[in-house]
Amino acid sequence: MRASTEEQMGFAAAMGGEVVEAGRSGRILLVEDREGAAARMVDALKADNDVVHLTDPAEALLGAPDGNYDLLIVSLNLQNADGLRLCSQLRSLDRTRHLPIMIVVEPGEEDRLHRGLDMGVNDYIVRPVSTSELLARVRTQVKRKRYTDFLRSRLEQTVEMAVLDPLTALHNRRYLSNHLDTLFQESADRGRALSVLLIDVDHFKAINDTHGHDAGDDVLRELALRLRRNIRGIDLACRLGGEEFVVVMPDTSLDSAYLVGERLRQCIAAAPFIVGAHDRPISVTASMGVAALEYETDTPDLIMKRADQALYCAKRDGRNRVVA
Ligand code: GH3
Ligand code: MG
Ligand code: MG
Ligand code: MG
Repeated sequence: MRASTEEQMGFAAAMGGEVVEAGRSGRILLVEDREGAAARMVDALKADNDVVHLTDPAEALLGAPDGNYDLLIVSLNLQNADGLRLCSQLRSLDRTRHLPIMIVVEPGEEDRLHRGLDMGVNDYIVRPVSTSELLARVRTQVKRKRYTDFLRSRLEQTVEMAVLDPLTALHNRRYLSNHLDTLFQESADRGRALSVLLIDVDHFKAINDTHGHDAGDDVLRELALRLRRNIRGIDLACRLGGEEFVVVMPDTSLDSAYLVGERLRQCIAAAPFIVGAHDRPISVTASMGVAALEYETDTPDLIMKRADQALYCAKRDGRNRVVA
């Protein structure tokens, strides 16, 4: 597949109008130990690219991972080393396998050229190297590398978005259901504690009705911030939906989880929420239910159910409280 600029623009438009910067210059690593040939190639390339020239393949193996290169150009006929072997090493290293490789070959060495292409080399050029052909091939490879980088970062974003709640950037319910079993099993296997804190904002409907839905959203964002500040890095905080949140706390007993809940409850109730354009502070309280891994036949479902019952009691007993 050739990634033309049109394809990039089309793809960018499909993804919401972002245009990929094709980039005129690439960062290129040239491995060539013939002085004359290397000098000619560097000269031709350096007008448009940053070029690093090495003569030693071992240095290339060490240097390539750190260089953030767009293209590796490798002479197949190094005097003191095997260029094909270098390509194969570059292809097998995790840190370099995604980098495009172009090989420089002698006319008539089809066998080695084919072996290079077989191992995933991206392009080749035959000696004597024509400057204009070299530049054209390099431009194509660099452009394609940028496009691949763009696709990769988009994919990472997409994967991230699938497990994050867009409003609060906390993990979402889907992520929780995928990970609760694992967290639970790890704790059960090691005989360690595990607690769950279920949080529900009090009279949130009234906040929406009084201050508007946008202010309600701001309250949820601010609450997520306060939540984050009161838990550890290993705790898993999720927005279950609406104004309901959950924190899963490994290595935490019911008593400790209750204290976390109480600290969080106070941190919400003590300081009114100043949100968005609404300069009128909004008083917010939340009710919480705590449950912990208790016995051998316990399950994540049962723990969540007990936390839910505790939360129900907190609501029933007057709200703005934690029940364990
Ligand atoms: P309680 O104290 O019993 O929990 O009362 P409540 O009003 O908080 O509970 P209820 O479940 O009746 O209302 C929750 C409200 O949350 C209703 C719904 O419109 C609102 N809501 C759900 N999702 C969102 C959201 O993403 N943004 C905003 N602003 N409101 C939301
Ligand atoms: Mg609710
Ligand atoms: Mg409700
Ligand atoms: Mg509520």
